Amino acid sequence: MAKLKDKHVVIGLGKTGLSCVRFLRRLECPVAVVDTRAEPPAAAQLRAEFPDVTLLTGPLDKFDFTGCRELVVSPGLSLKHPAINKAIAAGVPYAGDVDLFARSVDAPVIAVTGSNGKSTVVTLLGKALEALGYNTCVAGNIGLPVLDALSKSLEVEVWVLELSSYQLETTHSLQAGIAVNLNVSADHLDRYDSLDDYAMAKQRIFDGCEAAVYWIEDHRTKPAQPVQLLLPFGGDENDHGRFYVVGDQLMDGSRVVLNRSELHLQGRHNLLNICACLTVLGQFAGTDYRRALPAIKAFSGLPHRCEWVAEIDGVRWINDSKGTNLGSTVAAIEGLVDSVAGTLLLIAGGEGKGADFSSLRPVVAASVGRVILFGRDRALMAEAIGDAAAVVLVETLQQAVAQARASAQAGDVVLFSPACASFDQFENYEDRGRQFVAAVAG
Ligand code: UMA
Ligand code: ADP
Repeated sequence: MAKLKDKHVVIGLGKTGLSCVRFLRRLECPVAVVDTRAEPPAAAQLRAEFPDVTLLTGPLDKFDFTGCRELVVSPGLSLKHPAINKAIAAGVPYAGDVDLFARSVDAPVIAVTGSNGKSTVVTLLGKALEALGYNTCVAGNIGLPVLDALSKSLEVEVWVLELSSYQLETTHSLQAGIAVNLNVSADHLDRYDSLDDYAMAKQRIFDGCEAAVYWIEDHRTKPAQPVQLLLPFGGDENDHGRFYVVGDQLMDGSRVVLNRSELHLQGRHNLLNICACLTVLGQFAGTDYRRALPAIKAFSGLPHRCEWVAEIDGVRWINDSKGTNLGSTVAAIEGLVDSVAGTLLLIAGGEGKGADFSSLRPVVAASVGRVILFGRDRALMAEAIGDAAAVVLVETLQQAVAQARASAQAGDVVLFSPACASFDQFENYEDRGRQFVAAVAG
């Protein structure tokens, strides 16, 4: 293990791993890289940029990390892996890319986590802060590794980071100016022991923050540790944060700020996402936040999130391929159902990530007329739904679309919101969404 001794060892060579190597090499640190895969995604790029950096591949158990200077662990790998765990127990320091970023950044950081809505909220915040005149960079789990963003963006006045629970596990020194936890619902239970364990990882976003923004309706989002300033959002007329929703109106205290009809974003969940954004903006920019309202009204959402695809023979087709867990699919169903004249058909399925699908049953019973399930965990989902609606099982997404086409009538809506990860049959959720759109067009 001489090749790893006294080095900063980057574990995982995807986007994040490569960004960590670049960062550490700029600081002239001794670096080695380990990945479980024979040909990791960024291997060719590593060889081209850093031919002298050692890359070792194979199961982690075959490596001894106890003599390393620091482990820099990619989000896709759990700290609970025995080889990593052993080194940490032996006192080897560990971090992730967000921690390396936090140690170097000067400008204020707004950090956002949550089971659902992160990408929507960070994108909205980016647009709103730009509208207020701040040079803003949005990075993190949304797809741009924070360290790559740091090396490119010299004039940034405010950072907006989307952080997953995976990234937060390895983050110790963030101390965000404003930290946001949008919601916590079951996800990634193949990696965490329980929902509480997963929620604890999300809580790390509040460590050392100045202001904590959380959803008043979800106790798991509230900081468990003392925080200087607590800023809840949402709630009802009796118990609410500064920004909350009453009927179709979004309120700032007793004042109406926005009406649902002024927005392009659809669904109650998006009103809550806007409440979270306004809470951040109100804290960051004071009363000036109102100047950002036109940018918020104009935002029509990101692709693959409850995205309108087509209307064919009176049937509306919606792509919510980013609905990768039960909470997001439930929000999509509940957000859409009021606008459905006929029947709501749901296409779902894929890799269930160890989720308990039993809470899908009441939502399907209340709002969905027909369910078409495909992918690896379709039988598990069918069992959970039971006789709450007519259920059809098929193998592929293309067959599911054909089934929906055959049974849908004018006035119906076909919602593709899988409630599952895509990796059993697709490259990622974007590939899955594109294949859905292509199948509908076909
Ligand atoms: N992997 C191995 N062996 C290894 C290392 C990784 O098999 O040695 C696997 C992982 O289990 C995972 C995949 O490779 O399935 C990618 O892992 P990675 O850590 O190399 O990922 P990156 O390419 O660096 O991308 C990561 C985030 N991916 C994950 O957390 C799995 C990206 O979020 C993020 O955009 C990117 O960093 C930049 O910050 C994606 C994601 O799916 C979109 N995130 C999860 C989610 O949103 O639910 C958390
Ligand atoms: P994330 O980045 O956390 O995955 P996105 O903004 O990409 O979140 O949205 C993913 C899906 O989650 C959307 O398609 C929508 O169905 C659902 N969603 C968005 N915001 C919320 C929310 N506040 N609560 C519940 N579900 C939501």
